[in-house]
Amino acid sequence: MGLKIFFNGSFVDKQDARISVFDHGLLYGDGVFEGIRSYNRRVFRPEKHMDRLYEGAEAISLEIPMEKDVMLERVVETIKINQLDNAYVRVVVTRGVGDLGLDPRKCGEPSIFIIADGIKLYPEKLYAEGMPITIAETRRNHPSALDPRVKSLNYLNNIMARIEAIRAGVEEALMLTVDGYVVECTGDNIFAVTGNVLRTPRSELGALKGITQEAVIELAAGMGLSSEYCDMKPGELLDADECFLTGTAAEVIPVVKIDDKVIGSGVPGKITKDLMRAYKELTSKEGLKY
Ligand code: PXG
Repeated sequence: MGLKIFFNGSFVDKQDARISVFDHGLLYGDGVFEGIRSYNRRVFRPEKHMDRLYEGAEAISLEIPMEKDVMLERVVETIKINQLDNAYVRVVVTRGVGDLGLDPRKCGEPSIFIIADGIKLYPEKLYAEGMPITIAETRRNHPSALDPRVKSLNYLNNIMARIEAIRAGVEEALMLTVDGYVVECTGDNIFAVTGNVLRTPRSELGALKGITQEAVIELAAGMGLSSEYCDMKPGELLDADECFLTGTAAEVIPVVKIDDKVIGSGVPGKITKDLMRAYKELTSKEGLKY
């Protein structure tokens, strides 16, 4: 049995889940999305993801024609119908089908689809040994051009930086503001650890408000570590004791090298490893059961 997709109100086979070439999600990247995980038949922090989806939609004046709690029910249904104990869920809401013009008023109903599939993580080796990243030349979108809290369908800014990563032979790229402050990676937030303090760029610089980032800050507090949202130049990151990335897909992953600079001792640090373990434990026991 193939994958079933929730598509504009009903469940259809994967090959029948097709979007119009006039959909503004495709024509202009006009829409919002979420990436959500489930672990051991528990959806991790679903309300946070729903809140971000609906707040992002509101920020781009996109009214989702479905109540938030119904959307969450559809997410769970999509996981269950595909019999997934551990799932990666993509929820997408586009402006809908319009004409060949930017005007969002020409679009009818927003298109809504939900895909639940297996998960693809970074290779295990990168979790065990830490990963190298590069600093991209491509600067992060300015927050006054696009509110960074909007997880929009337009990821070209991130993709351009990811292409730089691929060319540099690494899996992730760190993005800076036009003023040269550390913001985030293309699909993950970033942390520097110095002593017992965690530092992560504040969202106002242009970073997505990460749900994993927030969870890690809570876990760190429980371990007696303090965290601060900060403005940080790459030099401060390069001089940190430890560095790691957080994201729904990546979870917590150590960074041991940034371009030619080795971070700390070049192996995943103690605090990073403690947080990786704590996050695994949290995701396996917390969450909405189905
Ligand atoms: N920053 C950006 C730009 C993201 O896209 C994060 C940070 C981490 O946020 P959460 O809430 O997930 O902790 C993200 C989310 C992928 C993929 O396929 C990654 C994300 C979203 C969708 C797909 O790697 N990262």
